[in-house]
Amino acid sequence: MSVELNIDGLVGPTHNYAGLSYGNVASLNNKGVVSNPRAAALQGLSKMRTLINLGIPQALMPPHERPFLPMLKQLGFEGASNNIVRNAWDNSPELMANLCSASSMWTANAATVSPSRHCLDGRVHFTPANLTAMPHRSIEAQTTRRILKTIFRDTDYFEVHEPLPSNSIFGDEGAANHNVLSRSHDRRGLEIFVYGQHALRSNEDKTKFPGRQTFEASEAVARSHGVLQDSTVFIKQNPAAIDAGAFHNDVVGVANGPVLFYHEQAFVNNSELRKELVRKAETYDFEPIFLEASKAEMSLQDAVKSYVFNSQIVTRADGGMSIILPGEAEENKAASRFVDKCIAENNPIKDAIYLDLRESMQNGGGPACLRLRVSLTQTELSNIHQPVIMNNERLTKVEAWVNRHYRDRLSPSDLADPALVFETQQALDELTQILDIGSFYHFQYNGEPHWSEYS
Ligand code: SUG
Repeated sequence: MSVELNIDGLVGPTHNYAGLSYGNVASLNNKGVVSNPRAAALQGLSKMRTLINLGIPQALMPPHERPFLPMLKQLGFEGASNNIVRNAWDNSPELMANLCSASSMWTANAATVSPSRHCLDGRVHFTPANLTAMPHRSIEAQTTRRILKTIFRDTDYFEVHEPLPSNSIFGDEGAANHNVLSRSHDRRGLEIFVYGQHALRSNEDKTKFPGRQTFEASEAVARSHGVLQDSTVFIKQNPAAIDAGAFHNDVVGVANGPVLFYHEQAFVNNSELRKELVRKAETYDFEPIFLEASKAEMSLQDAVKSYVFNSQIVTRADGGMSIILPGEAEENKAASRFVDKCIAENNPIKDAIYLDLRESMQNGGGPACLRLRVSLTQTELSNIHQPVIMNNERLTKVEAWVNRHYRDRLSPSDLADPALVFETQQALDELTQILDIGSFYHFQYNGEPHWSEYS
């Protein structure tokens, strides 16, 4: 028996709206809005509780340290932390915003994960995403790798690769552009790698917004994971979807088991794609179930505004599926009508759960962005670092921690406040104890290698 573990990123204390992501409509529109880090973290934890109550295994990934002092030091800001923060802010508030983003919360971008049943060496493979397209996100890669090495430490079962080379040929955004389509979570099936552009071809249609994931990166990830040839499918995002604000493919489509829930304009050559998936699925003895919203019933703009496809479809213990959506999808007529239609039809999705994730949504991150899916056998699950696996009791502990340490308002100019650094460090120090991950952050181990780097 295999299970799908969802690893959600915990929102960090510096969650703010800095308008950093070109091509991400919500991020650009909300630039400068006052955020509520406490509410953001509690909304994320409440989603985790919903999953746990549905019987779905749930884990938590700790926030990265922000502001990222090691990089400010590398950039020549010296002295005590409060001086570094003041000088960096005086020098460039924009630079500080890049080094303060709590963007590691969107763990769909943490890594691409291939289940052991798809990999030639029979181990689960992870490639941390280099996130080169956005400077504020590119600084996540190495810390993500260390977190993954801490959680998935046992090399008998897990291989955590280095991120791909950090340049524009290999722009890699992780699992936000990757789906597994199969009869069920324990059966082999297809690994669908979706990319926004071929970096090495000059004759492609140019998009207004960046196609962040490159074909070259997707191909390199599939190759280094040793994904079975018959399982691998590469699909190009529709340029129209990118320009409508689908900076990651998970804004316009998601798969679970044999179900592909998506917008008609998500991919190029939609009908060809369906044929290819049907043909390749035959090898693994299943028929894909296409739940496709036509552009007549829902425009791309409604899809992006509502984030209806940025949902989590989960398989419950009784075999039925639930779909977990942002509240914005319920408010949007075209989106909620489509969800109702899918549930009324005879397909595996039986019910819809709408959640308030407004704080993350205002930066372009819905339910699916906040989680990394890791398909594991029971043996693999029992060999991961257990304290990161959440239950109701542990969640209550983390909620109390959030209530003790997080501010309930943060405006971009508050990033100049040196007190925020100390508050954050104190909070994260306590969190490493709750999660039993040792001295994980730079401010805790003073630049000496963390224990997970020795293994
Ligand atoms: O990379 N937003 C994130 C949202 C990521 C959503 N993830 C998935 N679709 N899987 C991004 O654009 C905005 C930060 C700011 O503007 O302050 C941000 O980074």
